[in-house]
Amino acid sequence: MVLLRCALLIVLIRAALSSKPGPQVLSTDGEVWPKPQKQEKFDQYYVVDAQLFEFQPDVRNCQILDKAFLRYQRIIQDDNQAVENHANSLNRVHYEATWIRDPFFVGYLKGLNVSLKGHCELYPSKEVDLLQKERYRIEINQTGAWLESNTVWGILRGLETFSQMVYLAQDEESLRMNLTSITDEARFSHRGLLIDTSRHFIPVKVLCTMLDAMAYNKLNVFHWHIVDDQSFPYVSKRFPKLSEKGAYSQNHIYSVSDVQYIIDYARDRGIRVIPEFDTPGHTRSWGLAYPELLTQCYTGTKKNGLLGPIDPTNQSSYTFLKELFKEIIEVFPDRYIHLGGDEVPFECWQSNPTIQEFMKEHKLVDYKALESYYVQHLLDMVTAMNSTPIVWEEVFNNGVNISKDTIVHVWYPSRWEKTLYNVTDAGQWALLSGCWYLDIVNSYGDGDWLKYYRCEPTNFNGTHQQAELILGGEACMWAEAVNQYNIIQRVWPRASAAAERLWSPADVRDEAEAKRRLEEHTCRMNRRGIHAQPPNGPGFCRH
Ligand code: CP6
Repeated sequence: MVLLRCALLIVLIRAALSSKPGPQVLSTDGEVWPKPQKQEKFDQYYVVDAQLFEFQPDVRNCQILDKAFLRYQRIIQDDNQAVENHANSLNRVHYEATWIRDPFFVGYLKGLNVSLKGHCELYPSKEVDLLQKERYRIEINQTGAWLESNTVWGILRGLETFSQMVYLAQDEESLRMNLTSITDEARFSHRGLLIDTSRHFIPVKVLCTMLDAMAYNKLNVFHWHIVDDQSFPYVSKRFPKLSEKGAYSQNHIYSVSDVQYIIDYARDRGIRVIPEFDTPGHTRSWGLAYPELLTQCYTGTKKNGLLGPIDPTNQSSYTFLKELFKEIIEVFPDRYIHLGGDEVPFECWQSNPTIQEFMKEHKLVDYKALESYYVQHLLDMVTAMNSTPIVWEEVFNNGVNISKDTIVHVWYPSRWEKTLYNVTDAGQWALLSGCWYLDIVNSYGDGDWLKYYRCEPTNFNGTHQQAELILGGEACMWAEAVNQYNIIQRVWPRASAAAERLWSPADVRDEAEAKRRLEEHTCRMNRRGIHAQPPNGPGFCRH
């Protein structure tokens, strides 16, 4: 009976999905994702001849830009391959004759003039992003094509936009680009993607693909949730035992040079790398090398052999952490570091008599207060090293005395509006992840990106001043159910929805239009080697 009903349901759903002929979502031509702040687009177009085309910068020896020109030259050349594959020299001449007669054809585009007004910086930072918002201008008119920005990071965003405006004409015989004028900048300065590399190890190569895709979506922060309960793949110079004992295996580690490679690779794409070393909970893997760091759990009056969170009563824990964080702050150039502080279980602390005694001695009334005692020490330690902490919302909720520049990361899915209100009401900077959990999969027949697209970070009934404290947000890919083989298609293009929400103006919310534009954007990512899943149900990519 149940089986029969299931079968009937499936038949009904299939009928609903296939009742119209050709129900695929149509794709746009040369539209940009995320949508620029201001864009004017005309019917006139250039034909882009990839052989002829070159970037013409007004600065020499800015390595980040020179590398970016090579990447985007390659992207345009690869797009051109579709034309080359289709055309033989005979019908090429035939088609050329048709567009040369077309009144909208303005000529062959020979290059893009690139003008950097400011310095050639080495690393992207929050400060640059805040002051300049990665602002750039693109002008494509009858006399040629221009891109200008005050910062290298703005130029990188502009190159991405420019490359997205190149499209394969419907006749599939030419690459085109319409006359266009764009003034663009980010709405939020912190647009991140969290990748958890502890629950499953994600190889460096896959992380680099992830960083490529982030650049294609103008995301600018890689939040590297590098270690957790399940494994410790980070190779520490000071404490190599951590990964020797704590990694899944010695094939599942990030060596010193791997980490540096990732940081440089991200930097070249205008992406900051913020590592998270989550404590005092989520640290089981730390205990494989250093069990004395963690709390001994008791059953009744006897140790039961289990280990809990970091032992906040043990002075040597703090000495260890000081040396570890000193190293981490030296390795990762970003001024910010994520200290975690989420989901600390209290049962083990509660069971341990030494901890009970310590709490009485220090007048700590409950376990929140004990956790706060620990976090307070950690925050002071890291601040003294000139790094600025980011913490998960529990740290704020538990009343830890945090400095005004500490960023509170709101993650709890069901109450993020309320928490954002409280955090910003207290005058703290905030980041939002609560509505952007990529690990929650729930859809039939499409890629469920609309739920991410509809999340508006300023929708929490706060004042204008409160909204100004929202730095941005991060889509989160916790890796319990993903590994190197499915993480790319799980993240893309679903994270693209959050990327547009964080870049584009708040009033960009035409879902039917976004649907067509994301269809094109996904095909574009596929063309560039990102195995993104289809966003909208039935359809196809023309390439
Ligand atoms: N791991 C760590 C996780 C989560 C968090 N921290 C998490 C909890 C609930 C959901 C998603 C992720 N897997 N270290 C919370 C920030 Cl729904």
